[in-house]
Amino acid sequence: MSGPSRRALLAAAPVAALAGTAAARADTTPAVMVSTWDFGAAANAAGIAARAGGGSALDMVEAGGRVAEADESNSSVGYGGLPDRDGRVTLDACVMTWAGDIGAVCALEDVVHAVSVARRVMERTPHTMLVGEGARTFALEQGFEAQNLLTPRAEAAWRNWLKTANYAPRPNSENTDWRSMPGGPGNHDTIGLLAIGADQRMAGACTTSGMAFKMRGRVGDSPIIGAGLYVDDEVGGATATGVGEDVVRVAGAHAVVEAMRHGLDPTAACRHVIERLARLRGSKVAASQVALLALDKQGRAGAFALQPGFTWAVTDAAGRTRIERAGALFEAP
Ligand code: SD4
Repeated sequence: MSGPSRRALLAAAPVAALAGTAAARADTTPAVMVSTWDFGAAANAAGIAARAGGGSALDMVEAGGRVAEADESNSSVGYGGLPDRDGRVTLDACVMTWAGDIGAVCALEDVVHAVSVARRVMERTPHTMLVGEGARTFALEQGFEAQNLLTPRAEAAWRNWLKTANYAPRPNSENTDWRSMPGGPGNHDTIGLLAIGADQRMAGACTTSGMAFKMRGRVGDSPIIGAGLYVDDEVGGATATGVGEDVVRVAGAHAVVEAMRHGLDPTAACRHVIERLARLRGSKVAASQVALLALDKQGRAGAFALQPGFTWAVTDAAGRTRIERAGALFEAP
């Protein structure tokens, strides 16, 4: 996109001025589940199956997150995730319920279903977050199996990266069709999920292997309640993907929920926070991707990103799923 129009987009845009300006989605069937990226479709299918089986919104988002975690092919969340710069796959995840119950793990190693460990932290400990070796020990004590998460493909990608050791996150590498796009293999993957149960209560989850080739010990936004995920059962929920350092700066997911509380629809609320980030960081986010996704209590869903190319999956109560492409601040005119 050209310089002048980008500058114009960076101009202040108060919440009220944005209200009602978001493009309405053509399909107004209420959504019951949304998740980030095109690989969210398979996750949503698992979530809908959980709902049909009497599962809660928490069961829905956990089931969906587990699908992404077990899927080696998306380079990926969980198993097959690209490692840190020392060659270790470390996972971050969190869950949040309608009742404000939260659980999280950071830098978890050797256990594939980080989202389930996060839920276990919530349900079986007096705490809300466990990190590193403590998270791993807890998971194994809880009966989670230890396994090597570094697949040959991820290891080959890491060895190839070591030739330059240049840490440069690439926007939209999470899309499954990304490998056919110019630029080669990607380096970050996250699934954020939001759901409305049959009882109308909401929950969310976020799980990731984080930014590929990150420093050892680095944690982004995904397991941080308020940054990578936030749910308020009076209003709705939001989740984030992209460069976690930038999401944390604006407490992304919480900021979206608060914008919805003040009357913005999900798309406008996501846009409002993306614009705030752009005002805050200016040229420092000109090449980064941050994408926000929201689902409100009425089943309205929306998303907005810094860069074009963010896709998300939205599913209604009948299990019909569409892949949507979010609008972006730096969209070509
Ligand atoms: C992180 N937000 O660790 C995650 C990465 C991500 O899609 O979203 N990748 O910063």
